[in-house]
Amino acid sequence: MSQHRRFETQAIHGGYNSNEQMGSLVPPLFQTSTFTFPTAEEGERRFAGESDGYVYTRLGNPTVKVLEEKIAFLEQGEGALAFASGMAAVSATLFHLTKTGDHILCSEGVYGCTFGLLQLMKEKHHIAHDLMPLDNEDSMRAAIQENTTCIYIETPINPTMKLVDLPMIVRVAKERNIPVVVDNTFCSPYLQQPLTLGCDFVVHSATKYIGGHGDVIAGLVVGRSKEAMQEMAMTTMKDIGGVLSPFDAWLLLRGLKTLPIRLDRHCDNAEKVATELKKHPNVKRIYYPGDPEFPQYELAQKQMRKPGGLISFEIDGTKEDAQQLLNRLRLLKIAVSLGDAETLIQHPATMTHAVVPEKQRKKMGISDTLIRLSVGLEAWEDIWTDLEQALGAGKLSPTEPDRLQI
Ligand code: LCS
Repeated sequence: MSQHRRFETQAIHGGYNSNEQMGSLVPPLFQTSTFTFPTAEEGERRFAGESDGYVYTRLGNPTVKVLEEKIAFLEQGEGALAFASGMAAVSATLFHLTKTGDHILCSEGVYGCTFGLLQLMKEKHHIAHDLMPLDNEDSMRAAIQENTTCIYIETPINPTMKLVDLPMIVRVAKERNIPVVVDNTFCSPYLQQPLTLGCDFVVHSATKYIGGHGDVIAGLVVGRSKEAMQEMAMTTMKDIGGVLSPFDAWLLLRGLKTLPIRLDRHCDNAEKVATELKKHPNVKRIYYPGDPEFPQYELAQKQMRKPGGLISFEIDGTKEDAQQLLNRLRLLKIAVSLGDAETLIQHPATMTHAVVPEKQRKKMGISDTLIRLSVGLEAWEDIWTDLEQALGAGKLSPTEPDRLQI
């Protein structure tokens, strides 16, 4: 399909031709582990890469391939690979780009398990890393070492919502030919397309907005270069083997069709909830890229189509107050993950980022009173009514948890 069509159209039609699949409107589900060869010689040719047919689902599957082609199309990359989780996608990419003795330069904040993976790579494989604010060219140049083989960025950063200026990063990285990897989970390709800004790889936890319905764990990697993705397919995908199941690929294909329309609603709801949260006396500060007072508001306007569906906020109180606030909610769900139809709320210091040592967590900007909200698709008035009653009118004070559902 033409790259000139708009994103909303590409999300539905891109990467799939029903005429090649007996007219099936929806991509067929090839729920099979292996593929038969008509002859032994054809089997030999397929293993030698001299024939295009499928071999074994860990090496490739037609349903998974439709998903890979669609996401490559949507991120404007030359190739993509699907994995069994966001972390499988992140680890396959980082292991692809590094070897023992190398160094990874990272944005100051990353998802808790990515932080855990970096620790593992350091301790077991002697691959070093530095977490840096990456907020200006000079400090970035100073942080790049002879052995830096990868720059790894989240933007917005989970859960502080800090942004990283991608064109600036690309400018400096290109001076030394260092590949830039962007975790685009918080935005999806509808809100941000790092490859079009010159980055080299995009990774996703497709568990989030891409799936969108809270029923799949999945990851995706998209590359600017077809060759790099082919190499990854034959190494860190095939041999480490964290591949996506065909059924989960099929669910993601269903989710992708409504990605833009869902995200429009997530973004509209988030904007309304953020406006109310900001006015509330028990909220000390909000972190939301669509807030005109957000320190990187201008960058958000430049780099992202819309500010996204996540809001973090600091309450005026203690860790226990933050937990009690969550306990008082009746409609919103206390859960990690994000990007689902349901509004999800969590306490990063004790949940998603609990594995990060306290000192490092504080440096990343994750206090004990920080709460992260993934604004869902409900009527925003109902989301706000529940949050408002949980925040309370006066000073936050512990009450009996009331988890009755409405
Ligand atoms: N990258 C980011 C930015 C994430 O937020 C997550 C998961 C991952 C990668 C890993 O993806 P997974 O393997 O879970 O598909 N983030 C989560 C979160 O914030 N709450 O629960 C999981």
